[in-house]
Amino acid sequence: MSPVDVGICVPVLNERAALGALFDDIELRLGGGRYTVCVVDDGSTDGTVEFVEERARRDPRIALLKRRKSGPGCRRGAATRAGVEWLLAHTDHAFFSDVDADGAHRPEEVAEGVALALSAGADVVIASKYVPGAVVTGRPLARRAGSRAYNLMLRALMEWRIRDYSNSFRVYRRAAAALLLRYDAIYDTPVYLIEMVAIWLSHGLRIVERPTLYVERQSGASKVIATDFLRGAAGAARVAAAYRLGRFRP
Ligand SMILES: Nc1nc2c(ncn2[C@@H]2O[C@H](COP(=O)(O)OP(=O)(O)OP(=O)(O)O)[C@@H](O)[C@H]2O)c(=O)[nH]1
Ligand SMILES: [Mg+2]
Repeated sequence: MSPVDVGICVPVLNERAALGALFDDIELRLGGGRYTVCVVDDGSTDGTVEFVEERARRDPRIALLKRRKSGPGCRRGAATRAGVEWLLAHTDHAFFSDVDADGAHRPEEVAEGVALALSAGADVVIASKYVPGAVVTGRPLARRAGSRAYNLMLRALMEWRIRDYSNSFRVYRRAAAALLLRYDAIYDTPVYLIEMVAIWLSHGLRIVERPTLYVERQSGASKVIATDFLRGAAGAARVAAAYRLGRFRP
């Protein structure tokens, strides 16, 4: 596999317990190539900021973007967009990826995604929970069922061939990252992940999916609260309608 050249955006909120292992794993799996990790924090209070600052002092491949989150619940959409903006402005990486801090996304799949993008000529590679060969471990049944239903709804409303709209774990080319910034975000919540796909689809980008091994978090607490799920469904329907109406077209 050729060495990677990737900017990795890691949104974090109180992930001190998991971050050390993630940084070590990124170094182990991607250290043979070029990478920058942009950690985007929205006001952690568990020592995450101090921990990342200390790692960043020792490792120039790690950067910390400190922000304040705009409201309750999961605001990882805004964090991801800010990380992409920072990576575009401060690095020249050919590929971008979004990796959660909680251990759900394995860094070796970043390298595998880049390799697939290159061999398949794809612009976007989705680490998919819903293609043959994918494995999801440790996720409560209700979460799995909810995610399945959410993605079925999105497939019906947007494009049937895309199977996983909601996993943030993707690898995409620099041009696909730059495209995101041409549109104001409608949502700063996880619904922004759907907006990303809507933008890419609207511009005819080549999107492929590969099976992921999704490992539910082993430490720390989920940042997703009940209202995120309720608002998520309505938000996704709104983004799908905007997609159909051509809001994201060139
Ligand atoms: N900067 C920032 N990061 C966030 C915010 N909410 C969640 N995150 C991070 O986004 C990533 C995904 O959040 P999770 O709580 O794991 O949400 P999830 O993976 O959709 O759901 P779970 O299945 O419960 O893990 C983690 O790295 C979080 O720390 C936020 O408001 N701001
Ligand atoms: Mg998670």
